[in-house]
Amino acid sequence: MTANGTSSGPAACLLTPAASGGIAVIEVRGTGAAALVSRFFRPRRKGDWTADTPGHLYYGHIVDGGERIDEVIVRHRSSRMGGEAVEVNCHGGVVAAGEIMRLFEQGGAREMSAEAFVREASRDMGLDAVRTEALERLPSAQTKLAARMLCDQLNGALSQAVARLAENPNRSTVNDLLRSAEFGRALLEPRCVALLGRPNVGKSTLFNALVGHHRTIVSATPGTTRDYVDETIALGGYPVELIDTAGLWQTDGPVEARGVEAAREVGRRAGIVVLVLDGSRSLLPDEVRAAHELADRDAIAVLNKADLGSKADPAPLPADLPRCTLSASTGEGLKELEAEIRRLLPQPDPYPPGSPVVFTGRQYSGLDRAAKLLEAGQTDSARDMLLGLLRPPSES
Ligand SMILES: Nc1nc2c(ncn2[C@@H]2O[C@H](COP(=O)(O)OP(=O)(O)OP(=O)(O)O)[C@@H](O)[C@H]2O)c(=O)[nH]1
Ligand SMILES: [Mg+2]
Repeated sequence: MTANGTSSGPAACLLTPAASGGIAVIEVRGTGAAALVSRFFRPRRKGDWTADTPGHLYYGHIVDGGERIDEVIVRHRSSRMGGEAVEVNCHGGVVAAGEIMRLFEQGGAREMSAEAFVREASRDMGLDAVRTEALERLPSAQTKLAARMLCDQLNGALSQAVARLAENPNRSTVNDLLRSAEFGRALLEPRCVALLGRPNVGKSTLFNALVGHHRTIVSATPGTTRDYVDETIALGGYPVELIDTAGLWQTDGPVEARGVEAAREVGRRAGIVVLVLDGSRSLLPDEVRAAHELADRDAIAVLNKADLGSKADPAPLPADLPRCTLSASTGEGLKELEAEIRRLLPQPDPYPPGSPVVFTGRQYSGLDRAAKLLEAGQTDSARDMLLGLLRPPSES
């Protein structure tokens, strides 16, 4: 293996999604990267661009024989560990980038997945295992707070805390770090919130109001939603997977029955259930029963259609089931529902910027193991466990 992880010449990776967009970026890395690209790249400026100072940008074309494939900007650089890398910025979309990738592979480059690329980049940058985990998760962060937390960990917040702890292993600091895991997990794994209720009570209208834009079909015909629809939204910085389901207790036909079964399944799996009721009419026995079945669950009852007047008597609902009266159509009372959901999410908020946060199962179990070793008085083993948490993946 060379410093940039290649044992068999350069590798090419499409760094941007294979989808329509303004530009696409391909990186070719490893020994021989510039030589490979120069077989297909014709810079407008004369001279040997590969011999020039790394970091310079070159405008030109990628050609296949005599045929121009795309207009590109190429950056030749050497990586921090001395490896070679060439970045090719071409037009976005699947065709141009796909053609250039095909040419580079024909020229002898291995195709590298984005995940493998991140691993190599992290090795190149000399990142420890914890910082590598942050780098791997950043592209899929779903809220601003999650991205901010991961950036802090990429910059070393948790790594430094673990390294300091290894110098002076103590239970109180390990426990502080372990406590941060609930926050880290809630930022990276969306809590699932299912909207359940009879047909026509306004589940889809409420879903749309929460999502903030029109997403599902709302109609006065009961049974409009026949499957379920989900969307991830941010509540107080936490990602929440909101699920709109088919109305319960409808028996019209096989499609509806499947929808009802899917809704029940979603209800069983959901972390939080929002039972939507039509507050403009009396509650039905099924609805009251469903509310009682939610004991011991994180759940909220919503009395919807408040704009039509509140005619439902909430007395038969369980007293300890949080409830909100709102109008999904007008948006009145929506903030109170969001606050109720927010109360069921972890509390450390606001997040002090730069704080160490445990955000993977690997980190949690390593720290948990270190805590147990410290409890058993095995300080040296606890120290080894902590240092092991930081060891770069390639050395593990
Ligand atoms: N006045 C009023 N009408 C509402 C409100 N919420 C929903 N509606 C109406 O109630 C009807 C049913 O709304 P949907 O959101 O489709 O109800 P649903 O629970 O998703 O129905 P299914 O998908 O059939 O189970 C539509 O005509 C909505 O416009 C509300 O807060 N006030
Ligand atoms: Mg619906």
